[in-house]
Amino acid sequence: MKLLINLIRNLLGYIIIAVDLITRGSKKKRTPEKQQEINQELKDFSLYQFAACPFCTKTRRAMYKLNLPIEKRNAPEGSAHRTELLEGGGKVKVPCLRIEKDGKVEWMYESSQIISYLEKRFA
Ligand SMILES: N[C@@H](CCC(=O)N[C@@H](CS)C(=O)NCC(=O)O)C(=O)O
Repeated sequence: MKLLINLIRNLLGYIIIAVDLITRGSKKKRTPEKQQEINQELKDFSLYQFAACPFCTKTRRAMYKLNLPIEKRNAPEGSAHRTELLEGGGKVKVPCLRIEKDGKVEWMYESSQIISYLEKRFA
C-alpha cells in the first residue's frame, strides 16, 4: 500500500515537473556584471530537495524565474545530503534553503517563506 502511494505521489510529482517545464516562461534578465555579482552571492546558498516534490518544484520555479542558479542537493533516503539536512536543520523536510553567512548557517524551511525571501532579496 505504501509502495502504491509513493508511486502515485512520484507520478504526480513528475507530471507537475513537466507542466512546470512547459509553462515556466523566461528568466529574469540582468546585466552580465549584476548577474555575476548575484552568482557569487549564491555560492553561499544551497537548496535541499526531492526531485518530485511539488513544493520543491514550486521553489525551483521561483528560482528559475528570478534567475538564481542555486546549488540543488537531492536528499533521498540514505543519502549524505539527507543526513546533513537532519543534523543541520533539525528535520527532514524539503525544500530547505541553507544559507551560510559570516560562518553562520541558517536553515530555512517552508517553500512560501523561501520564495518570499528570495523575491525580497533578488527581485
Ligand atoms: N509546507 C511545506 C511542505 C513540505 C513537504 O511536505 N515536503 C515533503 C515532501 S513533498 C517532505 O519533506 N516530507 C518529508 C519526507 O518525505 O520525509 C512547504 O511548503 O515547504
